Amino acid sequence: MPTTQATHAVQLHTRPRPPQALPEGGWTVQAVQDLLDRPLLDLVHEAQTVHRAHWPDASIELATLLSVKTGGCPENCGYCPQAAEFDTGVKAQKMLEVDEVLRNAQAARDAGATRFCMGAAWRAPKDRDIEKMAELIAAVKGLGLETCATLGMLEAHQARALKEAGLDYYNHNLDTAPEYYQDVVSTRQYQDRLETLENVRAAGVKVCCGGIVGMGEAPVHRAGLIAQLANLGPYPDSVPINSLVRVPGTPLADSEPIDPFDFVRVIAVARITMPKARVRLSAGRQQLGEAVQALCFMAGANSIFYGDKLLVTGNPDAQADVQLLARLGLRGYQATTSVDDTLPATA
Ligand code: SAM
Ligand code: DTB
Ligand code: SF4
Repeated sequence: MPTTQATHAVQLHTRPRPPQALPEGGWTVQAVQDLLDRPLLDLVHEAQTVHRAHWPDASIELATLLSVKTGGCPENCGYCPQAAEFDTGVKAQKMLEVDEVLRNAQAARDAGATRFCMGAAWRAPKDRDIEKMAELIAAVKGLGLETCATLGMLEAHQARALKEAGLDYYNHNLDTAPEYYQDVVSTRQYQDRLETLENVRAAGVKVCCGGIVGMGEAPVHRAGLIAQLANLGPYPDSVPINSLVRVPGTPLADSEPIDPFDFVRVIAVARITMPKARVRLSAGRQQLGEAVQALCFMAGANSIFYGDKLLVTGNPDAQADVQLLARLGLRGYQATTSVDDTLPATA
């Protein structure tokens, strides 16, 4: 018997729901999971609605990364090519000199970046490391760039010293849900991360905090990560969402890659639950492809890592990114001026 069209009809549209407000008592993991489980296009539509309400200029922030102290890290984060204990081919190096950092920062600014993030493969910096970082931060700030650093665990007095040097943002990721954390790293506790975030906030430095997906986590762990971030009081100023870069030699190198549509869902839910945060489409863009990146922008991502390298792994070519944004009719964000011609001349 021929089947009717109705029996095979796929439900494409569900009833629109009003954009989510912060539920009383914060976001439960279940509420975040319910969002993640929504039909993809409904979810992206809702995220785009929230995004437009909070980010009317629709700009994309261009943030450039530089590893100022590479490799030899004593921690055992299962995703990280810079952990000394994993055989990844990354050699421990000395900290970069001010001149070299300035050259990189100048080049990033000339290419259109507005934020410059310096990373160091430390568990926690020593006070003498903070002194050197203060020099780097002041020099980069002097170029008119927004400054960001990611140096591991910070004590309160160290966060204050970085603030005094001109640090705008400190990146310290929660990475995943508390329940999955010990499967990924065993040399520190989730609570250690939360304490550093408190020290950063108390020093008046803006918080950049996100996580990684595609590490073999269950969907509930993705919901748990987003709920943790959204419930930080207040939620982070910027939220990097990384898709695992699978580096041979790391314990997570053979993780099942995340379905790209599930990655888009995570971006959308970050946007809905943290409407005013800069949501950064971070590591892993090389594997995503341009069409999925476009969906991520639709879902509310409004920042990217910009430049040919992340810390030690690759990133899309800067010129290709400029062209992608231009093809999508998106523009880079000029933090220091209000003019609207914000991409490099080639865009
Ligand atoms: N050592 C400091 C720390 O861990 O806080 C700062 C540098 S660390 C490389 C900064 C962040 O990069 C990590 O928290 C993690 O979220 C991200 N990351 C590291 N390796 C990654 C990978 N292979 N793929 C995606 N993200 C990664
Ligand atoms: C973040 O969330 N992602 C960046 C930055 N913060 C420091 C790091 C990504 C690292 C990707 C692998 C690598 O190149 O080391
Ligand atoms: Fe070290 Fe940071 Fe890499 Fe962990 S993520 S091993 S703390 S550099």
